[in-house]
Formats: sequence, structure tokens, C-alpha cells
Amino acid sequence: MVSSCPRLTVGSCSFQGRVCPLAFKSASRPGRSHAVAPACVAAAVELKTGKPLREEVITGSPDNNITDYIYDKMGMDLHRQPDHPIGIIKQAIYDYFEARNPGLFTKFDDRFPIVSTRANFDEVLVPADHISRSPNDTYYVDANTVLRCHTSAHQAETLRAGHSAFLVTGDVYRRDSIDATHYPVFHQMEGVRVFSEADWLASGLDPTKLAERDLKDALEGLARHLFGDVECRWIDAYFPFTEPSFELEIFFKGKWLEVLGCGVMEQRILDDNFKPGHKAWAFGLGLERLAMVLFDVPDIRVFWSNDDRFLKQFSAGDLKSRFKPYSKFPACYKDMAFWVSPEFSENNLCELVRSIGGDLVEEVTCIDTFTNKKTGRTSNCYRIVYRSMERSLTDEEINALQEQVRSQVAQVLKVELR
Ligand code: FA5
Ligand code: MG
Repeated sequence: MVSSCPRLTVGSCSFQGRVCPLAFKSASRPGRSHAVAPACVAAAVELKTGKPLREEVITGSPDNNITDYIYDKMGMDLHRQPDHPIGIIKQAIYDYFEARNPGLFTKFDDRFPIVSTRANFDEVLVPADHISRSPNDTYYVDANTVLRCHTSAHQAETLRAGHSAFLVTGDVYRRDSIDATHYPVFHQMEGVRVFSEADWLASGLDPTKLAERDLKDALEGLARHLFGDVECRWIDAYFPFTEPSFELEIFFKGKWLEVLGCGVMEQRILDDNFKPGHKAWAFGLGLERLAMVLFDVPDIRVFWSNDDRFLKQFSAGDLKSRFKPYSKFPACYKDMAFWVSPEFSENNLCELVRSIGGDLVEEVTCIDTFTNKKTGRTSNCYRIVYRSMERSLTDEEINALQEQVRSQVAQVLKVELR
């Protein structure tokens, strides 16, 4: 693996990735009652688990922007299904860390996905004006509560509970664009390891260097463990909660695919939530992205398939299977041009298209845009690609979906169709 490429400096903030699903409905498990975990030694946090009730998610608050499409995905827990690619990759990462540091990491995979804005943003030092806080990017339950947009939402509480090395896996939610590598619900694994003074004295390195070196060794080792000889590169990045910060990319299907973000934890997070005089690293892995590379899955929607032709291809502990498409069904393109409105944003459009077309929507891309010099109005033309991974679609059903999209876009986003 080519580990150190020239470090590119990424000026913009890469905290929020961009994104992208009909779908099958989750076999709605009856709202499990919320188990209250035993109070932790250092902090009595009430930990809920299980599928949230619908009224806990779609609340009627003026700030609520969560659709049933998203609610239906909650509680599916792909990462807790041993024979599902997401469950298999989680276990493979556990095995790797267990072999590298036996007994060191405590593992959590049932943290409740509804968290406070404090946990999701403030406690990991996300600035008040950071773009990721916008309702255009994040699903709000109410003004102070969100569907976690990253597993970093659990860093501070887990440190406060006294853990110095841990892995937290869970479903995360983001309003985003639509394509083969972005989905509005995906899975992350957070890793944190804290070092003490004794550790850096023994290493002969300064604390930050020790953390950085151990972090990169651990993650390069993970990539080798999962993929063997794959081409990887480190990119300099920015996250509000780490400094320095990096992203790891893997060369996959002719393009560089970002698979994780990581860095040396901002000291204030440790000082506020753990103990002074320590240093730590943290990472956040995108499990779908890793599973795409490992199992050769070309489209992220496939992970949500209930089709046996997909599910039967994988089994617990088997890292060798490669996804065999059952068949490539034809795509159907629909273009839609409109004058934009203040209510329009690409994420709003994608959300709307998803709630109508579900997982039949493969991609949404802007193919043309121009501004009329006289009126100052901007026109966009978006192409929506419809394709099922399971069957051929009929013209009638696509036309019916596209009609709904057009009328909803005009009504809800107040754009003027051309
Ligand atoms: C984060 O979420 C940071 N919390 C990661 C982190 C943790 C950095 C700890 C430093 C320390 P980012 O937004 O880049 O970073 O997302 C992390 C990974 O999630 C990405 O590398 C990618 O693999 C995956 N990801 C992001 N957006 C999507 C999406 N819409 N669909 C699928 N996977 C995604
Ligand atoms: Mg990123």
C-alpha cells in the first residue's frame, strides 16, 4: 500500500461529506422499550437503545425536518447483523484491533441515534456557525436534538465515563446529494485511544507525534488487514475536533474514494471530559465505503436490499466473497429544468426525490446552470437517474414518479418549472 502521498492541503472544511435511496420498508420492529443501561462509574448517563418510536423522531416541532423515509431506516441495525456486509466489516475491524492490542478497546454498538446538539456539535467543538449545523445538512428532531450525523457525537460522553480506548459503531444520518457513494443513512465506527505521559516517555516521541504515529500505523495496518495490497493515500484535512487531521482515500473503480477521517484529538476535549495531562487520537470510519471496496459493491444502495440474491452472497467471517450483480437493469434518465427559488437547495431537492422515488433513484446531478443577465434569475437543469437493482422498471412507473417529483418540487421548493 502506498501510504504517504504528498500531503494535499484541503482548505475547506471536510467535516460533512456529501451524500445519497425505495425502497423497501424496514420490517418495522415494534418499538422496543428503551433499556436503561447501568449507570457508568464516572457519569450517570441514561443510555437508551432500540428503535425509536415514530413520535420521538417526527415530532411536529417547527425545526423537525425528518421524513418517514428516514424514520423507516431507523432500528434496522445493519451493523448488528453478523451475515450482512456492514456487520461483517464491523467484526473484521474488531478482530484487527483485538489482534493489535488485545483487550484494549471497549466496544459499543447500540448507542441511541437521537442525540443532543450539544453532544453532536458543542462537545466536539463544532463552531456555532459551522455548515454542518444547518438544517440543510442535518436532520433535526427539534431545535436542540438531532439524528447524529457522526459517531463523534459519543466521544465526550464515553471519555467522561472513564474509557480510554473505545470503538463506537452506529447508524448516522445526513441530508446530502445522491450518487453511488452517498446515502442519507450510513454507518460509522468511531475509534479513540488515549495515551498517558508514561506512554510518550517510553516512546521517546513528543505526545502529538506519538499519537499521530500510532494512529497512522493502526489505520494503515487496518487497510492492509482488510484489503491486502490496495492503493491508499493520506490527505491533510480539517475537523473541528482534531489537529492535525487527515483523511484516508483508497483507489477504487478508477477514482479515489474517501473512507475515513481522523487526527490527534483537540486537547480541550480531553481536558474537559477525561483528565488533563493526556493525549489521544480519534478516527471515524465509513463502514459502507470500506465494505464497497472489500466486497466490490458498486452502489451504496445495495446494502439496504432485502433481496436474497444479495443477502445470500455474504456470511459472517467471510472476507473473500465479492458481490456478483444479479443483472444490470437499464437506467432511465429524466431531466428537469427550473428557475431556482430561495427555498431551493440541492440537498432539499435530493431529500424530496428520495422520499418519492426511494432506492430507485441512482443519481441526481446538475447538468446545466445559467443566470439570465437581465433578470438575474438562475436556471438549473437536473438529471435524475432511475434504476432498480432488482428488476426492470416500466415507463409508466417512472413517468408517474417523475410527475410527482415535478409537482412536489414546484409546490414545496417553490421553483418555477420550465
Ligand atoms: C466525520 O464524520 C468525522 N466525525 C470523522 C472523524 C472522527 C474525524 C474522529 C476525526 C476524528 P466525514 O464527514 O468526513 O468525517 O465522514 C467520515 C466518513 O464517513 C467519510 O470518510 C466516508 O467514509 C463516510 N461518509 C460520509 N458521508 C457519507 C455518506 N453520505 N454516505 C456514505 N458514507 C459517508
Ligand atoms: Mg470527509
